Order: sequence, then structure tokens, then C-alpha cells
Amino acid sequence: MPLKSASAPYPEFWLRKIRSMFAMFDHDQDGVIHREDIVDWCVKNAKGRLNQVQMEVFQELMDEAWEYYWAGEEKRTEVTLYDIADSVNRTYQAPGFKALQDKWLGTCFDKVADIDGDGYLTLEEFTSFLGLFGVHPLSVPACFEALKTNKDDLISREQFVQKGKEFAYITVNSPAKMFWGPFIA
Ligand SMILES: [Ca+2]
Ligand SMILES: [Ca+2]
Repeated sequence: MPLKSASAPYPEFWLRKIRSMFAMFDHDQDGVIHREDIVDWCVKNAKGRLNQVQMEVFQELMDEAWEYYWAGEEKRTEVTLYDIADSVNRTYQAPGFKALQDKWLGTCFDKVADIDGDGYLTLEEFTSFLGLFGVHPLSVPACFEALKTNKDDLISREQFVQKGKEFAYITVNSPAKMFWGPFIA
């Protein structure tokens, strides 16, 4: 990234990644995502999985993700695949974006994903984290394998934040495609 001039198509592999993420939230598969498909669905799904403090942070993170990416400057109420592709592409070119992404992913890691607070994710912690978004536990080991880069069978905070960013900006096939669960597009 940046990927695209006004007339050129998005790189195919990159668009498939975005499509893979889009499919996670398009629960009724009609090609459109609404706020409730992401914010309400995930928050409801997180109940009983997160404690009260984590829930409050998670709600804020989901609200922020909706406002910034999905609704975006256009304040969309319905989002198609191409809307979110444009939004991710645009935000990656915006000044200050990297810092914002570091903060969002870092908060995800510190306050939600890293349950025991040791600075690393085990397979179990990563399974719980992706479970918040509806990813089935059986899908997670392959993702975990792809994302962990050190030999100790853990995902460090640095790796987590880095792979989360790479999911959105690397245009070719890379392990980061597994950040949000199985690559299905
Ligand atoms: Ca839908
Ligand atoms: Ca941990």
C-alpha cells in the first residue's frame, strides 16, 4: 500500500484478504455489512468470554473500528466489499494511521487477547481472541502456526501488532493473511 490509482484495480491477492475478512461479518451472506453485524454481533458473542473490564474495552475497540473503517468518512450505514476495500486503502495513506493502528492493535493485545498479561499469546489465548469474532476453535491452530515467528510457540505483542498491520497493507501472499482467521476467499 498505497495500492491504487483511481483507474487501476486492487491487487488480486490483497482484495481476497479483504474479502476473507468481509465474509466473517457478512453473516447472512448478502454482500452487505451493517453496524450490528460487527459491533453488536461481536459484543454479544463476547459476553461470558470476557470479564467486565475487558468487555468495556472490547466495546470501545469495536465502536472505533466501525467508525473509522467500516462507516468511514462517508458515515456509511451499509458496507460492501468495495467500500471496505476503499476504506482500508485510504486509511493506510492517511497521516497518523500507523500510530492509530499500533494503538488499536496494542490495546487489543494488552486488554483483551493477552489474558494472563505476560506479553505473549498462547494458542489458547489466540483461540479465545479469534473466538470473539466468531472464528471456530478448529480453524485457529493453522493461523497460530502461520503467525508465530519464533520457535517458542507463542505470538509476542510485537508480532501481533506487526501481523495485524501487515494483514491490511501487504499485497502479496504472506503469513499475515491468517491474522483474522482462516483465509477463505
Ligand atoms: Ca449481510
Ligand atoms: Ca499471555
